Amino acid sequence: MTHERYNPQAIEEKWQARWQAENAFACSDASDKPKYYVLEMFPYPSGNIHMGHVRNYAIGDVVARSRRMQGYNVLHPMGWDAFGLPAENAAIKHHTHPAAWTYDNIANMRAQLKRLGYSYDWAREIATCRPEYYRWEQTFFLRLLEKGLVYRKKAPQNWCPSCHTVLANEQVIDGLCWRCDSRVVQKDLTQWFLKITAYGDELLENLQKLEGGWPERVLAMQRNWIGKSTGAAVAFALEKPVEGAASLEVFTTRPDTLFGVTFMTLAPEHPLVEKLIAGQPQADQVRAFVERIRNMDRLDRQSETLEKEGVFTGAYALHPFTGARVPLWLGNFVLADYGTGAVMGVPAHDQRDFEFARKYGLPVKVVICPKGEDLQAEGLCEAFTGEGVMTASGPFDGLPNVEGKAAVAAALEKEGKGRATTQFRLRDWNISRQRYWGAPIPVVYCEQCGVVPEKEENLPVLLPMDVKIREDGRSPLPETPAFAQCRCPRCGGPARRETDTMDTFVESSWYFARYTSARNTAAPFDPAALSYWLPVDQYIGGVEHAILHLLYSRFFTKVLRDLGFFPAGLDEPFAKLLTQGMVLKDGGKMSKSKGNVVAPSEMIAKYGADTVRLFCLFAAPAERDFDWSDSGIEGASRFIGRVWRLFMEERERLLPLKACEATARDAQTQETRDLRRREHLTVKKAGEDMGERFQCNTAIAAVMELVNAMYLAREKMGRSEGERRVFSSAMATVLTLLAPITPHVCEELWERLGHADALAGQAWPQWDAAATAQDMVTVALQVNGKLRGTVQAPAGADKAALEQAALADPAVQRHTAGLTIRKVVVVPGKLVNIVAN
Ligand code: ANZ
Ligand code: ZN
Repeated sequence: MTHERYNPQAIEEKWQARWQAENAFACSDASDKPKYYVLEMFPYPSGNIHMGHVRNYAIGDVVARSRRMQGYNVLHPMGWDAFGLPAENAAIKHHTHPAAWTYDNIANMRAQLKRLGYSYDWAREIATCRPEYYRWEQTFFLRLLEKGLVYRKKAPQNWCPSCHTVLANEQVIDGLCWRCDSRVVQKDLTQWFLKITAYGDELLENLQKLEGGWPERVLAMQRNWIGKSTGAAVAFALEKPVEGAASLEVFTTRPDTLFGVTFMTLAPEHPLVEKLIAGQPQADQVRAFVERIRNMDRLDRQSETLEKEGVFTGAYALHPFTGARVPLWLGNFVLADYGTGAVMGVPAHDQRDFEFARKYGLPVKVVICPKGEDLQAEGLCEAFTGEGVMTASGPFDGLPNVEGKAAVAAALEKEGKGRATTQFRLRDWNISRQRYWGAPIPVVYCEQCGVVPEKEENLPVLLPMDVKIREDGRSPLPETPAFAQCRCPRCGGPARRETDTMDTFVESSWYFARYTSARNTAAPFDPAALSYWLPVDQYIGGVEHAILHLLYSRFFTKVLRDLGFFPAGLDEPFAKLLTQGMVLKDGGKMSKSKGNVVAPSEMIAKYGADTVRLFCLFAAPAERDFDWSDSGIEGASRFIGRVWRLFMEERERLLPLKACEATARDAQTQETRDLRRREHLTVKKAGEDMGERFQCNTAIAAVMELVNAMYLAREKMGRSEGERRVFSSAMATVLTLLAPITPHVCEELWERLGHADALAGQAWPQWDAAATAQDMVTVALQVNGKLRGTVQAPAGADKAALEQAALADPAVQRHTAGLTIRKVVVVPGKLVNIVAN
């Protein structure tokens, strides 16, 4: 008998057309059902969906589809992170406009996503390059400006020479540009900053709330990036006060070592340097040093292996407690933008200071000794950084140094020479970009009034489309008079518009909230919809965003809350985070240059979307990398074929049942009872794996076993009503459990099973504990061949289990008391005979 062959192209086209026509996955902002918001990180419209996207969105789609079946009102949106440099670079290369390039790519990628059958509510689609979107970002900018949370500052900035723009600290990875891998240099520029440091403490504290919901690794990376240090600020009076400064402040994490200070080191960029060296004989030598170090790479300066270098300024400070003269040096390892840009040198207890002191012949003074030991400065070959007892520290002698930290800070505070304080590694976020394809920053520079914010009623400040894109990548905005020349919103006089645009990470910091109110033109968010949906219940994306995007989104959530756009109490945007692994090829990243890219479109054309989805979900647990393999995709294809064939061959036997609909009364034979048990066990396992842990791979493996069991069972099963019902129920269960994974083929077979309602709207099946219980049998217990009792045991119990049950039986124990057991004979399912004398 030949059957209709599985034709994924036709089936998938049919169901996708139906979903589109019926708006099948639209959700409303109110419902009796509990809400569930599942979100995948939105793509950059680069041109094509790659296999990493397919996997990321397949995981999200399983969550969305299974949560719907579990009775939730699910929000599952999609959009485009559409501004940014690559669009501009590609447009230059292809002699087109970044807008045209971007919108073409969006159209193409949207079609590709639809071809994969993801269950998005397309009515909420957003693109961040549209004025309807970025106008709200301009609103936020103005409100932040009012609050002092955005400010302008001239400072050395990370400059990517190849991208022609500055980068935020988070966008410099190991000294290289995160986009193009060029070496980043420092450049003095006046830029706009978002005051993320104002939220440093909350960003750190709130990480606790995310424990359990976010991967520990991501939490640790955020913690380190924020980098809070606890210590003290200490003021050292200058021996000769200079103009505007009578003392020099340092930040130290070790106030307990204060009596061990033998010198101080300033960053070469420290603002007091020029004043301290004025008139000193070594002034020129110091200036030369400053010039040389200033031009050094910032990252090299922070490296552990940096050769410590310095120069004496000729000036002195006075120790706050002893009054001793402390020479002031400059050092290449002191960073200008951390702490106060000055360090107290404690060579006996800090390795960098130790190396510095040895190199320049500065004294070493031990002030902490390991308990019960006596350290001598002369004998030290490295700094002692362990715990111990304070010594040579005046009134603090004998105090454990751990307690000394607070004690010294308190004593400093009492004398007005310092205080306990904290420092963050986190820096404010530079959001100015010297490129065209971004959201305009809504301020103008007026000859009369200076820096003037644009009026809110004049928003959006539109990014002009009519510009001449430059070959060299520089922004055309400064040379676009229609944009750059404007009127001052305050005095009406001639003014120049800000021509820098905003970092695209600003757009992606709040997009998750805009999906709740995507079509609202009156406000960025509809408060009711926003409070209903947020926070995102499950966020899914790559671990490469562990710091950047996730930190910025957390910051924006707090800022928008404090501006009143988000409800009070909404502190974190993403309750749970899943970082999916990568799709590799031959153990390496897929890349055009390596020529090992597997194009989703080709795989879909060959196997269909269901197979591609199935393979991506079956190949590995969601968080792990996996290797794309031809045999893997073939295997996935074969499995769908097996389900299809089973259905076609057993067409006559099948009744239009739902998952787990057969009852115990239907299962009268051993075969039907076994199949029904396997069905319920599969529902239990797949539900737990998929529902709680998003472990699709083991859930799929369980369904595969159920399909195998059905192939075996059909040989032994007859066609009684009960047998047909049990078999049909198992088939319905297979389709229901696979529906979130391979939705098209499952809907198709579901319909052919005789159901009028879509499978996507079915309830997730419930397993029944009674159905999963093993059949029990009565086993005879003999001692030396005589029947002494019986025991109930599971039908499949093995010899060891039966022997154990027999020996534990009271009757058997009574009849073997005082005897030695010589042998135990077990006939599984029947009897246990104990030979004893
Ligand atoms: C004296 C001292 C003695 C220190 C000792 C350490 C050990 P974290 O954990 O990174 O906050 N420091 C302070 N500002 C600096 C700057 N701008 N550039 C380079 N180093 C700087 O480290 C804080 C410690 O790093 C501070 O504590 C200071 O050295 C140094 F036994 O002060 B310490
Ligand atoms: Zn770059």
